[in-house]
Amino acid sequence: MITLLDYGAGNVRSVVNAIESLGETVRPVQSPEDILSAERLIFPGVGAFGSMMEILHARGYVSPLKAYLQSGRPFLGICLGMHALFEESEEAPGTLGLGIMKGRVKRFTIDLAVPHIGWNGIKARQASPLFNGLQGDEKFYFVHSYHIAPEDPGVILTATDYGYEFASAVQQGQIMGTQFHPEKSGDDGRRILANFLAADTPAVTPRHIPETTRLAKRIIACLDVRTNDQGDLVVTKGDQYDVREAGQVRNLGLPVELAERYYREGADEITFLNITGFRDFPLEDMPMLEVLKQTSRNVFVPLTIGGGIRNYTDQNGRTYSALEVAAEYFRSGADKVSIGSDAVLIAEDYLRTGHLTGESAIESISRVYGSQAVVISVDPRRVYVAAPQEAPRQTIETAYPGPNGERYCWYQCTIKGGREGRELDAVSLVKACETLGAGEILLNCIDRDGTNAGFDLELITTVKAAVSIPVIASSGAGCEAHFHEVFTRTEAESALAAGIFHRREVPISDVKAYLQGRVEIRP
Ligand code: 1PR
Repeated sequence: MITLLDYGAGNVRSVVNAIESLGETVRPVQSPEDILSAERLIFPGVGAFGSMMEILHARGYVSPLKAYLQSGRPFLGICLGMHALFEESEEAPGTLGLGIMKGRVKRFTIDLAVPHIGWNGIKARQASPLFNGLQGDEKFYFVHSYHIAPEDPGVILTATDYGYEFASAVQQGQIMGTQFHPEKSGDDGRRILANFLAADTPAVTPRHIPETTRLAKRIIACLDVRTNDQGDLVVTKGDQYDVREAGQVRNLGLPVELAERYYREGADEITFLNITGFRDFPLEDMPMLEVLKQTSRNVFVPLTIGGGIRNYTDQNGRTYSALEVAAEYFRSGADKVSIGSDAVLIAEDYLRTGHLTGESAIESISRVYGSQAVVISVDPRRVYVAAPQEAPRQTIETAYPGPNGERYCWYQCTIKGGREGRELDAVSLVKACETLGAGEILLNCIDRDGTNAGFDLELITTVKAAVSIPVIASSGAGCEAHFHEVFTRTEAESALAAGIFHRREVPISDVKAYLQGRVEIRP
């Protein structure tokens, strides 16, 4: 029996699912006594350091946790659950941690994109039971803006490089912690959990200890989901956002089955977009929540869900906040939420008033769940102009002229799945969203969507230069070489595709095989 410390801030479902998939049962902590009586405790911290410590205090968990940690029983802290072991964090100055290990938690000070999101390696610094069955060159899923800086190098279990070397796991007696998420790191991550769960695992040193580790470029499979005319929830795919063919919604398969297939084929992440979410309210769309619940039972890589994340008033006059909608998605198994239409409206307001209200979906969700949990899905469309001064916004000179030979274009933001164009341009949108607290940009391109013509490198380069958060290139992938092109000719951290995977034109494993040796990937 594993005791799980869930303080209600985020997606612990994925940890529960991963443990249950290993044949263990999980007992959630419901009172301070549950901590004191635990035999093996996992603490998957989610959210932000300040709110985590506040909740631990409010529930009377701090003293029992310290007593448990001093008792010599096994403990595994994941991400923020490991940060909690330290004295304090730059994320919440003035808030004390548990102080079981000396040192503090610092924000990354690097030129690379922050948060550090994706699959990176580990360099073992001591023997550990957690390493059983690992070669040492595996990659694990990280998602964080802060990292621990232990005072005693003797507690460091692994180190990882991102801009500089940081401690990515700790071990002191039976107390262990990982910055990466074993529950989201495929079979290798589940092996680490299995090692923690087994009582008598011997400590080993992995055979391979890399000199440096590298963050992999991520390949993401995207499933656009909606109800078809027969009332079934299906994966569909548009051609420049038009998902109907001969009047019918294209049906390319069942969401849960496809997601599981892509996981098995090596997808580094799966994204579900509830493409009619802008007009339907997701909390009334229970099948979508069910899709997430079922998928997260068997898919152990990060899951993002988008569609309909906004404030909403139902027919009975009850008002739901975007934060409540997101919370329901997180509880159902999502690791990140993606905001499309509402992000444009929020950014317009912010740019008009110049004020951060603290109330918008982007601000409220990132405050509670961390910026890494908030993705902005951008649906831009090219607007061509003959000269830069003809455009209301920042233009680029394009190598692909418009229908009348126009050599310039700007990228117009749209909402409601491309149905409504706004005055806002994509560069202004992403900058505003970064300021508001977004952690990642999912950069679609209506002109390229479903065309198999390759990613819009001009758009990606322009947006990437405007923000310091990671960018997912999306729309237009038609062959393996397009992924190589986007990773070598732009700085995008990941690339997303839909049509070629759904139509089985190019399996994810072929994309990975093509990139192997040319671009850093998770094999
Ligand atoms: O506006 O917050 O409710 O979110 C709705 C979400 O649904 C947005 O993220 C929006 O991008 C998405 N969406 C709305 N309508 C459509 C549509 O297709 N009619 N899908 C739609 C957007 C674009 C990509 C696609 C890539 C790759 N899909 O996600 O997967 O373009 O496709 P490809 O590889 O086949 O070229 P809100």
